Amino acid sequence: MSFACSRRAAIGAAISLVLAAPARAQEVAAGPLRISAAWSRAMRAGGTGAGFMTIRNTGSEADRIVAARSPAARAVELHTHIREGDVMRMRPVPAIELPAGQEVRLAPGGLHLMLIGLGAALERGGRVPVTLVFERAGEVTVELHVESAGARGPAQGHGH
Ligand SMILES: [Cu+2]
Repeated sequence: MSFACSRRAAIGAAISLVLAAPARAQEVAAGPLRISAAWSRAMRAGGTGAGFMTIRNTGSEADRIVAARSPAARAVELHTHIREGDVMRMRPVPAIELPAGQEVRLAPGGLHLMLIGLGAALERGGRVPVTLVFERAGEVTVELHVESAGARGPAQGHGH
């Protein structure tokens, strides 16, 4: 087998690990909303952390995240990424839309939560509580599972 072939096989294995993770992660309900695979990345104290998750709206009416907060951060902002030429930049948004019957993924390179002014370091393996404020479904607190600083998705093994 050539080097290129074995490399491709390794990448394929890594992708299937990532895809397998959400189904095993804890799910939190807020009205018709189902929140799963909530995770973050390791970050030093005083730095800016990120929050990622999958939110499924099983209801027949649209909802939206209008705010978020965490005891771990001075402020939590709702962000998206926009392309400016060849560069992707983050930009705050007033709300994250959750259309009826659809799944919205907060993920690296797209929509995410920004945890500004971390009071303590986010350590790999730790958990960070974040309260999400929805326009219709009210408030719910989820725990972000802290992965490594360079993680591209939630790890396996968070099942309860
Ligand atoms: Cu951001």
